[in-house]
Amino acid sequence: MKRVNGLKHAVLLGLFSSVSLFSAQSQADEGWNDILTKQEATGRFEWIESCHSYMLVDLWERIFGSLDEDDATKIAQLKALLLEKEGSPAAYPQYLTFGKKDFTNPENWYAGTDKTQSCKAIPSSYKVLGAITSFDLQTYCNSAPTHAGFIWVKDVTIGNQTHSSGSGGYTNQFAKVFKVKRENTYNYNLQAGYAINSPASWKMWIDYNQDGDFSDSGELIVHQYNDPDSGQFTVPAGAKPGYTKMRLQASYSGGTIDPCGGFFAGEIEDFVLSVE
Ligand SMILES: [Ca+2]
Ligand SMILES: [Ca+2]
Repeated sequence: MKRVNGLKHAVLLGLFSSVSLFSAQSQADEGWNDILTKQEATGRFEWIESCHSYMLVDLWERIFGSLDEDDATKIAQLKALLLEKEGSPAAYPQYLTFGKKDFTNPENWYAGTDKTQSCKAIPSSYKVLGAITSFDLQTYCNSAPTHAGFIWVKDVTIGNQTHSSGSGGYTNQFAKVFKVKRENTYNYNLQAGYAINSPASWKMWIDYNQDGDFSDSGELIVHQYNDPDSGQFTVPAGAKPGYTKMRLQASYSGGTIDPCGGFFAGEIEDFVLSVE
C-alpha cells in the first residue's frame, strides 16, 4: 500500500487529464455536472465495485502495468488511492467520473452514488475521465412520499437553468448544480408530470444559512397550489456563500409543509445550489 500512496500524486497527474486534479467546485464552475459530496464519493466507488469491478481492475492496470497482483488487491489499492489518506478515510475522498474521450457527456449518463442503487451499463464509448475531489454538504433530513408515480417533479427552471426528470419518489439530483448570486432576483418555473388528473402543489426550500435544515426564516421559497407554478425569488444578502441544498416537493392534495418526513403522494427532488 505504501507504494500506492507514494505514487498517488504522480499517478493522478500522469493518468488522468485535466479533470482529475480539480475540486468539485471548480468542476461545477466549468459546467461539469457530476458533482458529489463526500458520502456520495464513497458510494460511487462502492457502486462501481459492485456493478463494474472489471473497470477498477482495468484502471489499476493502466496505472501500474501488469504487475502480479490479484484482482481483489488491485481494487483495494485503488480504493485506498481514492478514498484514503495515510490509511484513514480522506477528508475529501475522490471519485471517478465518466464521459467520452472529448470530455462530453452526450448521453447524460452518470455512475451510481450508492452501492444499493441498481446496476446499469456504462455507454460503450465512455471511459474513466479522471478523479474529482468531493465537497462538503450538510446531512439533511429525509423526505419521501408514500406513493410515487402519480405526480412528480418534471421540469425545474431557475433563471436560465433547467433540469428535467421523470418520477423517482425521492431523487437526489447530484448531476445538476443551480448557480445563484446574493441579492439577485430569479424567475422560477415548476412543471409537474402526471399519471392522474389532478394539479400538483409545490414547496421549495433553500438552506440559505447552510446549517443543515430548511426551517430558518425565509427558507421556504415557494408554497403554491398552481401547476405549472412560476414566480420570482431574491437570494438574500445574508445567504452564506458556497454550496447548499435546495429541496423541491411536488405533491397531491397539498403535501406537507414539513420539509422532513413522509407525505401521501408526489416526489421530492434535492438539488445542489451554488451561492456566490
Ligand atoms: Ca422528478
Ligand atoms: Ca437553514
